[in-house]
Amino acid sequence: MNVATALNDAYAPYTYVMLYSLFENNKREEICVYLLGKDLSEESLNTMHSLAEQYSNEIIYIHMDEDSFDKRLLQNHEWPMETCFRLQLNDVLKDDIDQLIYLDGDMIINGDITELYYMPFDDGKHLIVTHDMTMTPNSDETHGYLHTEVFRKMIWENEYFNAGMILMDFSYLREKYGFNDYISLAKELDFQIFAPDQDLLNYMHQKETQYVDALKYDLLACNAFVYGMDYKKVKESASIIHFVGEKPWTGGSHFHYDVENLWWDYSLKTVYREFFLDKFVSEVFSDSTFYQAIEKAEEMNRNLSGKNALGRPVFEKPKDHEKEQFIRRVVNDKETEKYVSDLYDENERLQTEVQNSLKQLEELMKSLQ
Ligand SMILES: [Mn+2]
Repeated sequence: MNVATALNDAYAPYTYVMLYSLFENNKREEICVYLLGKDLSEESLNTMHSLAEQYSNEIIYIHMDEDSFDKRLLQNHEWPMETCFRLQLNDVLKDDIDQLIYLDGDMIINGDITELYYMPFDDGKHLIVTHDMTMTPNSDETHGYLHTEVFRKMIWENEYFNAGMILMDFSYLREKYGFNDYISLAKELDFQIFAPDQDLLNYMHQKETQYVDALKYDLLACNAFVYGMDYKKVKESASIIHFVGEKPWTGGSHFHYDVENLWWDYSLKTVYREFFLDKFVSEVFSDSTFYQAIEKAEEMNRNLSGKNALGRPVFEKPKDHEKEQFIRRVVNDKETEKYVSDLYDENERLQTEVQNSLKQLEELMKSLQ
């Protein structure tokens, strides 16, 4: 199995977790991983190599050339350059390989993915992908004007994919497309694109994509929550879970879902265990919203217990052995879950309202013609 992923050195621990979950759940496969990066340290690379060795797999580092990169691709948004490295895959991967799967580093490979990897391509199709269900046709404000113009139709028609998992008919794609083709396309679109690489890939390969079940092969963790899938359900049914947006390893003031436990299940078994625990806990404790919430709860409960979530006076940091337990509590917080669930209900209601108004407007326009 040939796998490619892009990363920078700061992202190495997270990519390591993704690879560990991939190796652990696909032991019958010989896996060759191509790492695309520009600043990977020797230490990170050695850590990756020793992981691969444990499973008799292989890691090949491809050092990307920063200068050949057209920085206009990144002019609109705060995307790291590494995001766009996958557009250069066809140019830098010289090995004679037929099939390649691209995987993001913010994923957990929760099961055997050989069924996906060896899936045949339909006639004329050369990329196997899943629908990006975070994209809604009404999100004009955030996605820029051209994204709205060009991609709304694709999103409406369910023809817009998430670029986190792409199974490629590589021998075909390598012959047909190069980085320059994507750059020409970006110029044609005046660089007015939202997710630089994802938009370009979608636009370029519109006719060549074949869709598979997103709930199984690129389940966006935030969507799992919206669809009412909890940790147990996700663990049973999804092969690839993708933590888009806010990350499970970030302790700051964002909503945590119990599905994030799946990431912790793997990450805590790696060499980065202590690093992840320390970072998460210190981020939670240096986040002022967390202090405010505790203060408020403290005030409300003063007469009852006056203790925080760990059962001791507020502001005292947890001891080492309590960190894991603490994280599980944070991601299982029911109150947050209810709050988010209400937000989604409200959002859904608003979206239906907008769609109904659009329909009415359309009918009105027709009657006026
Ligand atoms: Mn991602």
